[in-house]
Amino acid sequence: MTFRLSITPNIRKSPYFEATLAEGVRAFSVYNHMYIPGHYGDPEGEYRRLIEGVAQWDVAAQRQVELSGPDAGALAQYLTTRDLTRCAVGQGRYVALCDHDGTLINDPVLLKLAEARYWLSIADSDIALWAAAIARERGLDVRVFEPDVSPMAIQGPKALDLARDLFGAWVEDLKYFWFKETELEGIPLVLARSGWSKQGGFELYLQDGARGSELWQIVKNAGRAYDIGPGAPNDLERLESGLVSYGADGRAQSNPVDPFEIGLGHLVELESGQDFIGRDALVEIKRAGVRRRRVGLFIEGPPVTGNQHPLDILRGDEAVGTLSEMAYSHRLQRNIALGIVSNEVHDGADDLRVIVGTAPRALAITTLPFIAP
Ligand code: THG
Repeated sequence: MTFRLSITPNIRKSPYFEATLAEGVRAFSVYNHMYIPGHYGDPEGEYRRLIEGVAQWDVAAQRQVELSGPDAGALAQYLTTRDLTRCAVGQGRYVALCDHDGTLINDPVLLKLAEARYWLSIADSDIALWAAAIARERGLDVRVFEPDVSPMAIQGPKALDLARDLFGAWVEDLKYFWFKETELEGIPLVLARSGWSKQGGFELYLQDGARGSELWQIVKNAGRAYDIGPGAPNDLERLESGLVSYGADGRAQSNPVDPFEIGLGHLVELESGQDFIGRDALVEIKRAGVRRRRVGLFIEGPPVTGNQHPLDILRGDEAVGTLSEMAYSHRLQRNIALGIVSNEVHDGADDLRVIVGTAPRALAITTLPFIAP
């Protein structure tokens, strides 16, 4: 079966859309109601640049939700399970957002731009609606909106050299997730040391959607020295590195998980003295005992392909977990996957199976990450 996604007007275009077409983008996905490049037809080359060189990604679909006004800090804190007390202006934090039942609803990067101004750089769910409703219902004095901000990522070991060439030596001192407001040839942007890979890199948050093609070209030209090429958030690398993909590994509406089950328990600070949405539920979940856990999985047999996820993890006829994504790792020369399994299943279990296509395959649990950075 082959099919295409329709290009319909309800799906938004990134400011880099034209630039990525010119680069020869071959597939888009949809994320936060926006097209996001999936690949450029050269999976080996795109992966190799990410691991050995530098890749240029249109990640404008990582939309920002801005919280602005006197109660911005109070709202940011109430939305997230982390303690933001010690978050400084200029600092970013990976955070978890839960609903009132303790179900994970997003895992954004939070950026504190000023004492009364934050961005949530969101994963794939409608947090602008959620945050605006919470703010209004609580009578908070804060404006919640999606600003004209569109991240582009440069990822890979040579991203540091490229960022230095573009912005200056100060980028070397930028700590992970920290950022600075700056510009490139008059184009306003925020430069952050971050990105959805474990290969190192930066994100350029463009603050003028009319100048996407211009910014793309500036980065591309400077990147020629490092053999830069277009790429996209790379599912194989994220599996190897064990990064969470909200939407793939869990989604409130179709595959609900709490932060403990998806391996984000360290982002839940129940003893901080802060109140936040889902706190009571998470206290109760922890008291009752978390019943599932996140694992890495090896899948026996020839290289897996195709988009068959999610798959049941089987013990006999019984589903004891869910496999959320799998891929063949060239570096490990094995099929790898991420999943969530019931705690009844032991790490050394040798009776687990998954049906790939029509054939049952043996599964073995392993620790994450598959490959440490
Ligand atoms: N950058 C920006 N926005 C984003 C993402 C991003 N929005 C969507 C999505 N990615 C949000 N989800 C993640 C998931 C993982 C990480 C960042 C954002 C990540 N995790 C590291 C890890 O798990 O090892 C580091 C976590 C930590 O140190 O706390 O980087 O990528 N702008």
